[in-house]
Amino acid sequence: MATEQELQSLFNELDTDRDGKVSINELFLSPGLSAIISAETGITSPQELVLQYDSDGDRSITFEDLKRAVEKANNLT
Ligand SMILES: [Ca+2]
Ligand SMILES: [Ca+2]
Repeated sequence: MATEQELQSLFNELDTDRDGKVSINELFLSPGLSAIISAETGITSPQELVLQYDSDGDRSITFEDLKRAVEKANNLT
């Protein structure tokens, strides 16, 4: 379980190039953080997460996309 605030800081840490989006590559660059995302979303692979929740097709997820994934898994507190 995570709060929106915890998710936001996790998202910011994953967004290493600070473009406001988290790409598959950025997820692979931070395996420790990706593991937390997997636990919160129930989706084990970065590709799968981006495939399912990328709302505009640029192969990156926004914070809103991530939030939807965590909400769907009922892990947003
Ligand atoms: Ca980024
Ligand atoms: Ca996107």
